[in-house]
Amino acid sequence: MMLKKLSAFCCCLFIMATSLKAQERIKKTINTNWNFHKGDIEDFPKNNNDIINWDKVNLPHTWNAIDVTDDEPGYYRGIGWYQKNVVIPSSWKNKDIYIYFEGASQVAEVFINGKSVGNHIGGYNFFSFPISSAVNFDQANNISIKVNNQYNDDIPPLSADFTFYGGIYRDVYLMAVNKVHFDMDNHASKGIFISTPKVTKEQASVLVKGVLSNTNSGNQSLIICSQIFDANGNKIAEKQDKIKATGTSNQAFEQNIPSIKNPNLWSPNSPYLYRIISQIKDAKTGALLDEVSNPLGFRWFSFDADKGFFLNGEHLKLIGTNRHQDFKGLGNALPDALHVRDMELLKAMGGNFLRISHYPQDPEVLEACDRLGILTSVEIPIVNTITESKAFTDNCLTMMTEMIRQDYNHPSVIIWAYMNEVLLRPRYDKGSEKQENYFKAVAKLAQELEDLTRIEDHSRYSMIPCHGNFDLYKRVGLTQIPDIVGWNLYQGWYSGKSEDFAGYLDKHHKELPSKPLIITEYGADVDPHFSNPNPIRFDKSQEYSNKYHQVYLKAILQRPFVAGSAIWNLADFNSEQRTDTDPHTNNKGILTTHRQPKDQYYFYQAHLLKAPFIKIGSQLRNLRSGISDSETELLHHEILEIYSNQPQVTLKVNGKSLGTVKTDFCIAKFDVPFKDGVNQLEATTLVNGKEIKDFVEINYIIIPQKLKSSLKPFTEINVSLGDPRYYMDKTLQQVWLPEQAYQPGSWGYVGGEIFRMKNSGRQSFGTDKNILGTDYDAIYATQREDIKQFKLDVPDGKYELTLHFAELLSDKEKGGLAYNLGKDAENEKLSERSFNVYVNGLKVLENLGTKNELVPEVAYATKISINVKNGTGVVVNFEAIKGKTILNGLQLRRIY
Ligand code: GCB
Ligand code: CA
Repeated sequence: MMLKKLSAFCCCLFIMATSLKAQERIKKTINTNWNFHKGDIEDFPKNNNDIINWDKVNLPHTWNAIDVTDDEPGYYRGIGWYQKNVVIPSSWKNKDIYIYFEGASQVAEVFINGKSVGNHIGGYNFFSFPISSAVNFDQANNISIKVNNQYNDDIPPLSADFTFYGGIYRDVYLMAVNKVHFDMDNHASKGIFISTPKVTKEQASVLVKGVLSNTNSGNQSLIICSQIFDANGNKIAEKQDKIKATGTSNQAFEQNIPSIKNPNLWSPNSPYLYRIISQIKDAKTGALLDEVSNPLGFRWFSFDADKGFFLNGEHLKLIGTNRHQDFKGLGNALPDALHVRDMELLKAMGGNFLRISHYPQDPEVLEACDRLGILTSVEIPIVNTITESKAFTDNCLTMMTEMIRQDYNHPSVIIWAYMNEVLLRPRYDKGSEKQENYFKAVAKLAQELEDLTRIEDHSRYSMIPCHGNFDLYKRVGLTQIPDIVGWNLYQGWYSGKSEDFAGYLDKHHKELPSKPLIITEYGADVDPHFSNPNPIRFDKSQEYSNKYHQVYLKAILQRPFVAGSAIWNLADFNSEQRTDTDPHTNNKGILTTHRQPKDQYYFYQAHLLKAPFIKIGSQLRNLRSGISDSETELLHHEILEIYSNQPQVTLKVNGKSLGTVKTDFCIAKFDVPFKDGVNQLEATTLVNGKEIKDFVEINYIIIPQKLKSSLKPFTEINVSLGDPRYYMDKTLQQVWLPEQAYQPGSWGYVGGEIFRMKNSGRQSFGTDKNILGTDYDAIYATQREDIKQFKLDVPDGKYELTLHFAELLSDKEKGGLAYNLGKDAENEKLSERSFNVYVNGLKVLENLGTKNELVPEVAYATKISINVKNGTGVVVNFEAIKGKTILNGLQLRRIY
């Protein structure tokens, strides 16, 4: 009896639950089990035979994850096909069905059962298509998608310093909504637009605008309802309006919630989020027909050309980074968790600002920014150059419309931006009439985008991020058009000195006194494998970038008119065309591609975090090496930076205190005597009587200057010629030392000079070419020319000597930085080179040169066995036949 009652009750519950559920919209990913074919096919795939040899992939997916990291220049830019069968249940028969993409790069056409349901241009915005009329119920539907990332003159970006990965690299959904629903046909937006026309500490108003779609034929009395919930889930406001749906029509509606008392304001310190739920109900039955949820944050903000940025009436310096959707090995096809992780890392740095460049990103990014309290600028991907065509203009305008409508409801967004460094690669000859007309076309496009932005959203600011050619942007008129001018500045990297940066800012303030300014980019490459005690531009050392960021941050903080700044970049990212020590990578990230912190990350933490903070610098370089000059002990001194927001820092090395040092601009410097083997470093500072500390272990390989020293028997040495840097090889647990001149008893070169690539950004040493056939680009890219001898005064024994060479000159047209913001590198021409190499008097390499082994830009190494006897040590002699002798790297290892 009891049982019967219970089951009837359950059944009733079940019916209630299902009937209610059936009313709401369904949104589910269809990411798994796709068939993928790289290349084009004649017709869309019809049956299993057509896809028999296709790859099995899951979305997110890009076809360029691997080919952007190999030695072959370029990556696949073409067509790729995706196919999947999806059964659509007959319970969806009375619904409107959509396929929804968070993004596909860069043109996508969708076929359902062979019928094209839509085409979308642009790699970075969401898009969706109605597919009800194309699907069959209770049977497999063939979804085939043709994606194309070929270069297209009419689709931005045309060129840029990042990789234009192809594929369906974000989530794809099927959606089923009631025939009465919030607009689903407005550029994949939510169909609901939420703004807060008036916000003060005492009171806030909310305006909800939307469109009701009805694809039913009959008339229906409906209720549109907006409910606002606080963070605890309490409903704090509600607005209901009656609306009549008259057969298959769309109706715009507006709901005003004029007064929310004492709102919890949204800010980086307190990102208080409300939730606003919009519903459509049947007026008679009260049944829920559609429901959409949006975040709601109450904040007001303004930019002032003299005083900077204000949020909720208080001054706030915007400090943060830029960010690419990129992760080593994954290309741009990142799982959601990696998008969120990046935002958490930015927050943990103390950042309050993100320039989402150079294109709109995964929805997870803005959702995380709303949640974490990160203010954002979002932009469409016009980069470097434009095409003067109607199609290009139309695509830009559509992208802007899509972006604004799709991201409209995020409280974190404060700026809509467009045109990154659009005058970097102007078409046509300098000074020509054609070029002047081109500039006019750029300004015209900018004005059109600006006007559109104003119409779409007048509650946010607009911005154009420009490169450091002030006069040109001003002359072309681009500094006048947007609300804010962004500057991407690289003084001390691509040109001049870091100290020139401040002058540039002051020039802006003087010449454009009414334009608010944001430094939209600044940065310097760091490959954390390098160290250079005497850092120079382009050495990619941690030390150089440390100095650069200090100068920049000081100048930024000292100038109230600088509203904000964004470091280029949060993390290292793939830029296929880049060469240099870590080919295909832009190393300006303050995190590595695997999100390990470089020193800059700690430096900004020390400046931005309120909580007591202390971190020892250069932790990634936990294997180091150096020469010891002392005859009595093995010690190598190195300057160590410690980052802290406390007034002073104490350092203990191997249990012994090195004293207490005052921090200057959040940095304490110590001259640390490292011993051979593992060194334990402990940095501490007292905060209200309590110690906070950081601890690291650094393994040091100390080599006595005198190679026959009894302090430590000689085992091995690795030297990078023509190079002032130390280079850590974590895999082989080796450190390459910078070159030194020979002194008796020790080791080094005799004669010659450091190879420098003339007329390139890199004037100090080496080349930035990608050296093929090796992962040791760093070693092969530097070289000593005209070398006469290399000597090592090692004790007698059996040794293995490895000599490394690479011909750095070539006849190839292009060289130098793939993305040199300064002048393009002009290569020195290759002429014939030929030389002999003798080891301890034996001619081991004969006529080594361009006609023998040394193929331009390809690594060549040879390992030679030697018996050192009679105290001669190792003597390598170089004898030129044609051109100059060269040597790139040398390794000597004692066998016994
Ligand atoms: C820039 C560009 C950015 C580059 C960066 C660089 O100015 O806007 O896309 O990656 O410089 O590292 O050269
Ligand atoms: Ca996603």
